[in-house]
Amino acid sequence: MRAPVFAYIGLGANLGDARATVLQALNAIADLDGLALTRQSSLYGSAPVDAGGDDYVNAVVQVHTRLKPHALLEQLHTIEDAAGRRRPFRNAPRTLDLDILLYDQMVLNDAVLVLPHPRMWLRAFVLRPLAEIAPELVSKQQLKAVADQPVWVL
Ligand code: PH2
Ligand code: MG
Ligand code: MG
Repeated sequence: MRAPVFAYIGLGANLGDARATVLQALNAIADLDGLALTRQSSLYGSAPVDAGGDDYVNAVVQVHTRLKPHALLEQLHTIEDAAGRRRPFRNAPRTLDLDILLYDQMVLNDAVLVLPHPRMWLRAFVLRPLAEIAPELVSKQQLKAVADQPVWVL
């Protein structure tokens, strides 16, 4: 049996009842086979970054999982689809976005998955909740670099 590793998942939503959708997604992630939800950040509100539409609800979770990264991504896409996710254009407002931010120490770049998430260090809506649940992973300097992006605890 494959040994479990820690991974971090970012959740985001800004279409429909975003807060309810993120809460449902947290439950759906916790219910996945081959995975335990080990840490969960507060819910955060955030202004859209490189995107339009309403303010977002964001959160980050730590999971301990035996799923390989592509299998985990497939499960996350299934949860996005169940929330009615559509992809009309890049960074379009979305009912639910689930991104793998970090998967163990893995560095990967293929057609469907890039690890670590290539834009995570530029985004306060990722770094603030990540720093809440895994302060050892985010430096003061990294938080300072995104301090101009409005993010608030809901
Ligand atoms: N996701 C994006 C683009 N911009 N902005 C905020 N505040 N929160 C997000 O989750 C987000 C975004 C692309 O995935
Ligand atoms: Mg995203
Ligand atoms: Mg995504």
